[in-house]
Amino acid sequence: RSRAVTVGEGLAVLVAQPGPLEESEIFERTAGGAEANVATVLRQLGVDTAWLSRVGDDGFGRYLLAHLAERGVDVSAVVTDPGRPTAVYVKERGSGSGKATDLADRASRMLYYRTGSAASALSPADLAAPAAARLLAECELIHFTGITTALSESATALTEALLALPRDGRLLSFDLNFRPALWAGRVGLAADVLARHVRGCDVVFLGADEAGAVFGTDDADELRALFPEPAHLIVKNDAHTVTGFAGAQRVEVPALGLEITERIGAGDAFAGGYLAALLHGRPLVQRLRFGHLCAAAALTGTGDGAVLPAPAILERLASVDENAWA
Ligand code: KDG
Repeated sequence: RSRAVTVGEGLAVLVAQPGPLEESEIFERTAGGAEANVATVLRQLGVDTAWLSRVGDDGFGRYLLAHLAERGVDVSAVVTDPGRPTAVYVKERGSGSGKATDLADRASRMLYYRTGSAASALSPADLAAPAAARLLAECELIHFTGITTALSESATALTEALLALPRDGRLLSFDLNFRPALWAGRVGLAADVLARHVRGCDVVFLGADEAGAVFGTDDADELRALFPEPAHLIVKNDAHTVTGFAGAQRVEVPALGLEITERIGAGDAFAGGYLAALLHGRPLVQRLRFGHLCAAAALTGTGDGAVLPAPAILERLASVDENAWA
């Protein structure tokens, strides 16, 4: 029985060598896709997790299934569609040094090759298929992101159907993950659709910059005032301080000061850390620290996924004295 189910597109990631893409001769293949990334983090933290998706009947699809299965994620309900390809994205890497002064040059760019992909055909029918319906009925937490919502009209219908599922004590978790490129042609809809998803979920993660772009404010307290509905609202600001609101609590926890290798995937690792700690019954401050610790693992590698230290080590780091975190 899986305690958590994540729903969304997986992508084969081709990580270029640092510098202009036209000069990259070698690409490292890794796996990405926000909900797939969260699934592997949850699993490493001891949460039995399943991933619901669609992949193409091709080498990248088989690679994604193997990658997740090797990490212990249940992929038994993933549908293979022979008529559509698995999504791919190329990660073009800046050539900066990773030092704070040089960080802007270090940012990566994502080039998507995913129009018409297998997962863009996700639809409400995928939730009703027997294997998926059983996983969803039995789990304690469902996680998805605004990427899935943006993939296509049928995928929007799927995430709307997630909002409408009987909750039965189950938590619905949503990361805004605003990707303007995916809303092309429907950008006017994004704010309304995404706001409805924020209001309809129990746990919500907002990158402050993304929230600013969609909802017009990047201020944590203003966002809380705008969205009082989610029991958990987590706002991650540009200075990498995270403000967590849960019930009447409001806690700020700064990120660890690290030299960053590459940022993409850090938000997913954060979400996975927070959600695992939530399922393990940890208090808010520790949930936020787990999030930061998992994000740190993603920030120090070039892939989107995070390779975490053993859960017992994370547990100790998350529980250390307040001053060590200040
Ligand atoms: O959060 C990281 C994701 O953005 C990345 O893995 C790819 O899912 C992805 C997307 O659609 O951008």
